[in-house]
Amino acid sequence: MTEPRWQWAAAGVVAGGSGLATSWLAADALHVRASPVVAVAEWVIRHVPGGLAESAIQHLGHRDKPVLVGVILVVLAIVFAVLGLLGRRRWWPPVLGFLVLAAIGGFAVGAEKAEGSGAQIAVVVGLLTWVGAFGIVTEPLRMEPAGDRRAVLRLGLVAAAGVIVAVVAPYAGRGRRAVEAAREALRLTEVTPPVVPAGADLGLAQPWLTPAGSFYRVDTTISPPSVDPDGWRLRIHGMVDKPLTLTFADLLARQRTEAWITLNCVSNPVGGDLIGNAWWSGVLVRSLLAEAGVREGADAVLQTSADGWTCGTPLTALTDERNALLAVAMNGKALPIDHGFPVRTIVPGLYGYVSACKWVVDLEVTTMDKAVGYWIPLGWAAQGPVKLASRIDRPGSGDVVPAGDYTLAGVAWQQETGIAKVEVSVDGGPWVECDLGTAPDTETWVQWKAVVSLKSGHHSAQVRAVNRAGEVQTAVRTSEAPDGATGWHRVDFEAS
Ligand SMILES: Nc1nc2c(c(=O)[nH]1)N[C@H]1C(S)=C(S)[C@@H](COP(=O)(O)O)O[C@H]1N2
Ligand SMILES: [Mo]
Repeated sequence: MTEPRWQWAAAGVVAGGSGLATSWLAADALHVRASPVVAVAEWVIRHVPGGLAESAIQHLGHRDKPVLVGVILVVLAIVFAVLGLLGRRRWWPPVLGFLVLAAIGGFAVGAEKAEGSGAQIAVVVGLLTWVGAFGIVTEPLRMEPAGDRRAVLRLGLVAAAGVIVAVVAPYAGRGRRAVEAAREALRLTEVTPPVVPAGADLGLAQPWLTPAGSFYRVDTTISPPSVDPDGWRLRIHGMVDKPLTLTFADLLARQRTEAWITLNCVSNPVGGDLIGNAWWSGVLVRSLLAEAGVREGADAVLQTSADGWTCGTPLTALTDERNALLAVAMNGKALPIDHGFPVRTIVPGLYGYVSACKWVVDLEVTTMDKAVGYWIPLGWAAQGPVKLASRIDRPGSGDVVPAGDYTLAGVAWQQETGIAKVEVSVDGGPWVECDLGTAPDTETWVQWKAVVSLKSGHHSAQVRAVNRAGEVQTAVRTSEAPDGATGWHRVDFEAS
């Protein structure tokens, strides 16, 4: 008799995969945002220590989430295979293993804020599927003599069933697709399409208006919350005279404002691309706060999103003259789900991690010491005003450009303060003043360009900006944590 070892391993993987599929289906059907695997991945993201692994936070916490989920799935597949093999001699090790995995999943979904009992039900559904499916696919293997053919057939059938469940899962419940449909159907009045101000876009490098599709995305969630605008509520409470609860219709009924605002991330490295500029439409936060009546002594607002993310914003940034918005539209269209649909906050002059709450559902007026947002315990500063910065987009590092007259170009920004001047220096030579594009006000980035003469060979260029307060951008290189990188951006290139 051939020892069907691989079949036991395959049985573990097929049963395990089927359990993941049914738990995912159950999570979707029960309107749970974070299925167990997602919850485990998000738990990992939340527990990467700040000071210890800044770059890991930046990568895991900010960008490479599909990689993280992929790693978890690969680890799970290996564990499933081992559990299957262990089932060859005794029935209980795989069952115990599945129980332990379910406990981990149950713990992770329990640690999710804003997630109800549906998430735990999804874990139990997965566990029952694991044990049941493992029993079904290994039954022929346990028989004397081992029924090879029947075993392979059962493996195939259960695997196919698992795949079908996984394919159907996203259609269950009011998941992302349903909300995407609601978003498409939404007709927002008083939202005008973006018209780039004359002279703002110099047409040399990145567009002045960042299209929603190429706008950077930074958040801690793996599966963005699917918030139905009909069910959305915004609570404004805490140190106010009159707490408010607004529906989406209530919000849209308020006086509306539209503005160009550049948003950037505190973890953007020098020369990095975690920055974008868009035309936002919404309601001024200050008018809603005035309606609620902010009490004496308050100096902060703790914002909370539908997925339990938080940030603390200084009250002054929300109540002074700037366009701090509860935005419903980006570049003339309803917010994309990934950028906060149906409503997000945008505060010019502050990094996103202390201000730009996506899927916002709660504004608690409070004091700065109590408004401790998500990133603060992980080593980021409580206050996050945008630092003066500039970037060279043309040429890119490593580019080969024609020798002779060449136009360098890029952007500079310090929202709320504004840019007065940008200078470039080629090969460490004198600073040359650049031409600036126009800007509607101080809330956006500014494009710059400068014509330089290049001999063939290697070159470098550096850029620095001067703000409207007369400060020159510092050359001192600091890291992104705790409150934003500084230093001049430099590119190395060749002319021929
Ligand atoms: N709900 C939620 N809002 C959030 C975040 C998040 O993780 N969750 N990240 C913040 C950070 S760090 C930044 S820089 C901006 C990025 O907004 P974007 O993804 O629309 O570019 O969103 C902010 N709002
Ligand atoms: Mo950020």
